Amino acid sequence: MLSLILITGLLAFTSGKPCDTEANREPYLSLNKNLLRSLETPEGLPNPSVHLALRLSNYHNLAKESEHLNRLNNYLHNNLQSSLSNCQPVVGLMALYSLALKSSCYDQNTITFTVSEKSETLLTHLKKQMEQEKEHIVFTHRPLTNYYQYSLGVLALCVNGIRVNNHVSNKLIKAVENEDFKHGDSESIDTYAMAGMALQCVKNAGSHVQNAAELNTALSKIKQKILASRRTDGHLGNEFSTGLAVQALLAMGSPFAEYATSMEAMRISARNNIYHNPMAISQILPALQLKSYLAVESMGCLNESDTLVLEPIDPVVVVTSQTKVTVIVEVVTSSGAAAVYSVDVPKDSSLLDALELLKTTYVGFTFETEPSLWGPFLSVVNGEQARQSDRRYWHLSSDGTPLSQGVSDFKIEAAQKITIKNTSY
Ligand code: B12
Repeated sequence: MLSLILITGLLAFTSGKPCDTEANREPYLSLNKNLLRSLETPEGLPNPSVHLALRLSNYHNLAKESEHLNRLNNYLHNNLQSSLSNCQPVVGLMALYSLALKSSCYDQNTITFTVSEKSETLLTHLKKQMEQEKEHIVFTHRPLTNYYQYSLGVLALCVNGIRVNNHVSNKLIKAVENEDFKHGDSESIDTYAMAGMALQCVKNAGSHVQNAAELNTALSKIKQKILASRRTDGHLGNEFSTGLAVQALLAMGSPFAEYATSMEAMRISARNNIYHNPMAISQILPALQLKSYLAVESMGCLNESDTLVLEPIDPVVVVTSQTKVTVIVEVVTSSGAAAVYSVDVPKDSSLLDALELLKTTYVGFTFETEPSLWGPFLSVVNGEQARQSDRRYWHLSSDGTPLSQGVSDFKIEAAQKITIKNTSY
């Protein structure tokens, strides 16, 4: 049996073509089901990225997808409407909404938002948001939001067949050239990947004729950055950027050999249950099925396999570990002042649970979170807010190593020191 698997794997590798074998399908089918299941316990806003991934999948539950589309058109639409009325930049969320609608072959001309008594379509608003972002880059050398969202905006306009203004795409090309894509102290592979898909779409559209050479140079540089980020275990960047990175390589037409080990790394991570956050699954699942967000462009929404059914699951009995571990939490404010707290928590508690416990133990310790597509984002600690508008955030690290997950996903498996530091980015 083992030799059969080895031979099949070898054949797939040597023929240079990816293979949709049973062994490869198993991790993505279970991720697909988990993503569908995440719709059953809706927390916060319906997630357009989850919708997009479900629609891009080879297997569907069309009734649940259509119910989710209705939720997007109600709750997400209302949320975007109020952000627009309050002049808040929403380019990333709006772009994801548009990609989700496109993936359901929904007529986007029927989706409008009203600002200052003027009603305009979603795509018109997206174009305007991109103009504002571009102007902000002109004056401050940074988008209002970030280059990840700027790329999402270019991508959404492009896959919808809307010609992206040359000045807008040029800003992205320049940012690649200047290596402006950072996530904290390190390079943001997620952003290179999203920019890669956006610029590849612009290239395919053939509209960027003036600076074709610069566009090609930027695409080559993105590919080089992504390939250079490969870790020894095959992940590109980290476990959570690999899905988008592989999507970008697929969009750019890379040969299978360039992403084969990364596909295997994702499958191993999926089997090891690394991807339980719906947002993480939504970025991984298309890549595991060898698809990129560019596939949305040509979706016909016809003859889809309506075969994805959820087996009833036994109610999960959460057993709290008897073993306790000590967590030291150090809070470093913007002035550099540090305060240290200590708390014993059951092993495998989330950092969020530990912070909740700290709050009840120490009168001086407080914190607040803000909802996001990835879950709770730590925004205020001990009354001090790290404002994104001031380009600051509460950076999380454990024994000096930055956390690769947020407060609700990070599990405390052993005694450690967590540092929460008000940091500029
Ligand atoms: C830009 C960005 C940031 C910026 C956001 C501010 C800004 N305006 O630029 C900054 C630098 C502040 C940031 C911080 C962190 N980030 Co970040 N971030 C991203 C990135 C590249 C794009 C997010 C985005 O704009 N999405 C588009 C919009 C439409 O979605 P959104 O949900 O509304 O976006 C908001 C949230 O995503 C939130 N946010 C950003 N990062 C994180 C991380 C977590 C855990 C949460 C809950 C929310 C959150 O800020 C966004 C803008 O307001 C993603 C990459 C990705 N693949 O998604 C990583 C990503 C989401 N970040 C990640 C991580 C790990 C972090 C940190 C925990 C790092 C750390 N060690 O401190 C912190 C968050 C700590 C906290 N206070 O809770 C991981 C999350 C992985 C996971 N499994 O949870 C990602 C996937 C990168 C990666 N591949 O590792 N991030």
